[in-house]
Amino acid sequence: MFNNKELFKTSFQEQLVSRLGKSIEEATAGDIYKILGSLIREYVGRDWAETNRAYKVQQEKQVYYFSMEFLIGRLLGNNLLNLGMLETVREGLEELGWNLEEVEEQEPDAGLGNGGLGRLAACFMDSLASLQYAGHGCGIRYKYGLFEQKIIDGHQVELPDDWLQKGNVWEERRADKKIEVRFWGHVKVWEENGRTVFDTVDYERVWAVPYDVPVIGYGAGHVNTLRLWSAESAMDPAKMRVEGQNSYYKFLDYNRSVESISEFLYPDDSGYEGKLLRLKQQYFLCSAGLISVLRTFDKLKLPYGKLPEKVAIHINDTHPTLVIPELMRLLIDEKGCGWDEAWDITTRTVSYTNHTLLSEALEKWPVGMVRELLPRVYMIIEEINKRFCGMLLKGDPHSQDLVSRMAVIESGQVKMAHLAIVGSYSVNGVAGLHTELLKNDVMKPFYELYPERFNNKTNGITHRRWLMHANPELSRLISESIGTRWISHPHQLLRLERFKDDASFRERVMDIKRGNKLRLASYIKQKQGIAVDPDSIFDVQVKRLHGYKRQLMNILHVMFLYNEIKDHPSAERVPRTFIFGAKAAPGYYLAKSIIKLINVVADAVNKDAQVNGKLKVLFLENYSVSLAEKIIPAANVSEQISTAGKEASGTGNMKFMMNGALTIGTLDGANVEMHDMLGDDNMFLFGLRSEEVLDYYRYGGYLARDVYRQDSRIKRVMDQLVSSGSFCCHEQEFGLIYQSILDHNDEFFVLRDFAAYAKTHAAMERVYLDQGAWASKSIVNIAHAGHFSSDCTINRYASDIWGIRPVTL
Ligand code: 26Q
Repeated sequence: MFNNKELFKTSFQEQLVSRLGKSIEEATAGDIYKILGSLIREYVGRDWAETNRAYKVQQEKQVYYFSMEFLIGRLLGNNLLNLGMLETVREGLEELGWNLEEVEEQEPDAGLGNGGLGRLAACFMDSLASLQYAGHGCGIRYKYGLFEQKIIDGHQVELPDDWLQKGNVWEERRADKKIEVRFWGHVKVWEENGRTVFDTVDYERVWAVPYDVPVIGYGAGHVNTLRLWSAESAMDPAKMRVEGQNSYYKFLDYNRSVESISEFLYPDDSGYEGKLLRLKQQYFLCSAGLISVLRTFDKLKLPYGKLPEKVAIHINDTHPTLVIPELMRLLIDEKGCGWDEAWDITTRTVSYTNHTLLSEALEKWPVGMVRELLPRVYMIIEEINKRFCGMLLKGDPHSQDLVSRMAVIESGQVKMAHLAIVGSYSVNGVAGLHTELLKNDVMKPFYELYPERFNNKTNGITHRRWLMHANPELSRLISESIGTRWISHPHQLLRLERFKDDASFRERVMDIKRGNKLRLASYIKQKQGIAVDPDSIFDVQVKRLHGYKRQLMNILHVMFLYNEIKDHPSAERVPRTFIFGAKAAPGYYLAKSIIKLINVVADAVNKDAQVNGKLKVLFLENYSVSLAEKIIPAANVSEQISTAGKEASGTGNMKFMMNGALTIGTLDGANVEMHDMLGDDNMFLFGLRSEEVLDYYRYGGYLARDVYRQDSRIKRVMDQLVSSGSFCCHEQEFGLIYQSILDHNDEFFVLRDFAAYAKTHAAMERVYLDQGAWASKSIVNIAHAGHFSSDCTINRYASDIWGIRPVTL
């Protein structure tokens, strides 16, 4: 139907009439989206069932990727692309008087994630299905996604993201597969036939109802499942009467507490938010997900000892670490395994990815909270801890110090990273440098104990969304030049390198970039009423707002450039447009203050006629997956300027590279590997190395005030922060930023790296003047970006960690 335009048009119009009672002339864009989405959803139903049948019949090992976040964005365009129906549908709609892009805009973003970790999970889903692996996602169907950001008077204001308001055409509610999750209660222990039996009583029941979303693979008819759990009341109102007085209020309280479990995503991507509700969410995901996995496994009628051969459970950071004690609980209390057998099965089934080295982001839960909310699970964690510490002491009786550093429970807290390492067979970092720092610094004693568990899997991004869908003109040019094999073998993009000196190819690459810049410029004009020059350098930093990501260094440098232009008004300059996009955690005041600063500087710069034509600054509100798809293809320069050693990998860096932007960056995260491939000629590196940063932390020797005193450019911009001169509103507005640098000695080395940063920017600007040279570097970047396709990453997870092979249907 979708491969034949006429057939598509007919059935589309039929659906419009039968479902909405509307003709094509009467339909709104929202109607068109809804009908098209449901048509596709129904169309893939057969492949979906077929895929599940094949998995069952062939008894293939299944991977379940447990994640508190899946930042999938919109699905319509990508689903059409993966189904190979994009052009037919586009043309069909065109003939019916509708533009596909406009219809795509109707879809709300599924913003079920904060940033990199959530987006990585979404890219992995796409690669698993496209490479025909049996790999599924397991997450939470938050009623509200990450907050919607409005900028009001320069400040971030958070609004609820009511993404489900108009329904969700992609999901399938599976009430028949609901699962009971239990909280609170007391554990009763007794002996029965020589066995200790554990039974939890007086617990609270909650239904976990799965909503399944099809994950459509590219080209091959493979459809995996993203299963998102929603919490529902398990109390029967009919029984209320017998429970006596106040039962009505108890009922309402209970309902309210159940609803809150899957109500919203915690808007925090690093800070410690030790909230009971978050712990409830984590257990809800782990318990429902695991019980459902075991139900599927039970159909194979195999002994539990075979679980690791048929099931791999992967945990995306420590957020779903409770799968470890929960799997132990299910195996021991419900499936009759002994401790040793259960432990052997669990530690051969679970694998773990670490995404951060920041100590404040390592999860810890107060013992009391875990014990009360999850009494039986807590007992198991205690037992794991006891055995683990016992094992350490047995190896070395004098190692008490080491034991307390490595314990799972210590100082009244459960340390989730320790539990994740002890209870899994694989621990991976997300870029080479990050994994080395994990092994030799943060998790060193664990690496020494279990060297075989540690491995690196550098992150990746799906080239289907981030190149084919986001940048169709560039994709077309690539296919015209090197054929289409790169689509299934992204490494083949390397064949573009031979065009780097080809004048006409260079020109076409730059023309495509200009087209993308024009499109972004018109979006900006429409949203903010500001005209930007498509011939200026589009210099972009889009990512969550965090101290270590150093958006502050970027905006201070913009202030410096502004001062320069004002001081030397007649000097020739390459026009530049600085674009920012970032959400700050609502309780992270410093981050919010940096957002305000960017907006204040933007206002001052954009309304100053003297710099007009040379400098523009934009803060684009509500950065999200769909906005990223508009911004990234239009970027000339990608800002990846984190303090070395802090960014585990970064994935935005890869998206920009794939779209031909040149990076200005530090040797941090995956930038290191980008540099390995690109060399100094095709990337602009600057700043401290991670060893230098570590040395400063260890031995001191850095004084931000000295830099402030010695560098007049820095002194000037810092002073401008706190004086009501050119930028500032009132003197106190940016006091917090000023103090964080000068009173708290600049934790992220903003001033220390500033001079190198400014110098590298100047060098970059000079290269841009030679458009041929710039185009050549841009081509080299695109050519090497295939290495960062998540297909390559997933192939490595599949063979090194999960032990799975593609499944032929
Ligand atoms: C923890 C406790 C309580 C509430 C929230 C959290 C929390 C939530 C999200 C902690 C961390 C996160 C997300 C972290 C994250 O996105 N990390 C990024 O992961 C990317 C994928 O591996 C990397 O590329 C980035 O470098 C890393 O910052």
